[in-house]
Amino acid sequence: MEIDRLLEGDTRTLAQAISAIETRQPGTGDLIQELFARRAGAGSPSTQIVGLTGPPGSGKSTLADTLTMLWRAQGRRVAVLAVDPNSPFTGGAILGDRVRMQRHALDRGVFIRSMGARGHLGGVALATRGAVRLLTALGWEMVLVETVGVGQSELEICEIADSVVVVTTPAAGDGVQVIKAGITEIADLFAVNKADLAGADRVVRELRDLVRAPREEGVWRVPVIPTVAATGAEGVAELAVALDQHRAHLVATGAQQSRVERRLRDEVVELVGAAATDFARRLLADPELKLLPEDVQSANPEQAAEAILRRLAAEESKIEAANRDPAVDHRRSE
Ligand SMILES: Nc1nc2c(ncn2[C@@H]2O[C@H](COP(=O)(O)OP(=O)(O)O)[C@@H](O)[C@H]2O)c(=O)[nH]1
Ligand SMILES: [Mg+2]
Repeated sequence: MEIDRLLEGDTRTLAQAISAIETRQPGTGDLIQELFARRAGAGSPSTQIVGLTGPPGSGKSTLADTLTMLWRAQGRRVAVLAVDPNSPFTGGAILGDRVRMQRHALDRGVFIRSMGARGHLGGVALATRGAVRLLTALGWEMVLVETVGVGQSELEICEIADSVVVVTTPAAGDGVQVIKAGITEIADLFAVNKADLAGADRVVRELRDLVRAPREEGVWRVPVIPTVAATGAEGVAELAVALDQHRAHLVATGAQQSRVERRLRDEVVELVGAAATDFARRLLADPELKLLPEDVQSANPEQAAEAILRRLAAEESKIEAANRDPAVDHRRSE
C-alpha cells in the first residue's frame, strides 16, 4: 500500500506522491492527513523549512548540497526542493545539479526534487506547499526550498519557509541588487557566498550596516555570514548553527506557531482559488452554457464572472442539502 511504502521511506513512492500533488489529483490531502495520524505520537522532531533564495549562480544549489552533507552527518534527513517556475520539466536540472543529485542517490535520508512548471494546475507555489506538507507529515527534519530570487518566487518562498536565507555574492551587481529588491525584509539570514572572491568583506560590512537591529529581547538579529559553499571550508557550519538558532527563536517567541497557521490559511486560499479557476474554465468551455456572448468585443467579463460565482454557490448549496438530507443524495438512491 502506498502509505506503508511512504512510511518505510521509499523515495520513489515519495516522488510519485509529489507528482500527484503537482497535478492536483484528488485525495492527496487525505493521504497527508492519514500520514500525520499514523505518525502521531512517533515523537519525532518537527520539520524546519529553510528557504534559499538569491540570484542565479550565487551558489544556492552548492550551498544546499554542503548543508545537506552537514545535516546528514548529524543524522537529520534532508529534502531539497528546487523550485524553478521557468523550468518546463524535471530534466531542467542543470548538469551541476545532476552531479549533486547522483552523489546522494544511494542515501535514503536525502531527497532531491525539482519543482518545475510542468503540467501544474494552480502553479508551482501551490505544488511546493503541498510537497512541504507531505515531507512534514513524513517527519523529514530539514526541508530546503531553493528558488531563484527573481520576481514573485522570492516573495512566495518567505510564505512557505520558516527561515529564509538570502544568498548573495561579491560579484558585481549582486550586493546592490539585494538592496534594490527590498529583499532585506524577507531575509532571516544572509549568506555572502563566494567569500573566497575579492570584495566579500565589503559586501558583508554593507549588509551588516543594512540589517543592524537593536539588541533587544525577542528581536531577531539577522546574521550576515560569509560562506564558501564550493569547498564548505568557510561559514557553512556557522550558517547551520544560525539556522538552528533562528528555529529556536521562532519557537521561543511563538512565531513558529503563527507562521504555521498563516501558511495553512494561505494554502487554503490558494486551493480555493485554484479550484474556482478550474470551475470557471470548465464552465466557459461549455458551449451549452453560453456564458460569453457571440460578440466578444462588447462582452462584459464582470457579468460572466458573477454568473460563474452564482453557479459555484448553487453547486455548494446542493452539496450541503445532500449532506443534511441523505435521501436526496443521488449516490444513495442509485
Ligand atoms: N568561487 C566560488 N564559487 C562557488 C562557490 N559556491 C558555488 N560556486 C560556483 O558557482 C556556480 C553556481 O553555483 P550554483 O550552486 O549552481 O548556483 P545557483 O544558481 O544559485 O544554484 C558553480 O559553478 C559553483 O561551483 C563559492 O563559495 N566560491
Ligand atoms: Mg541552483
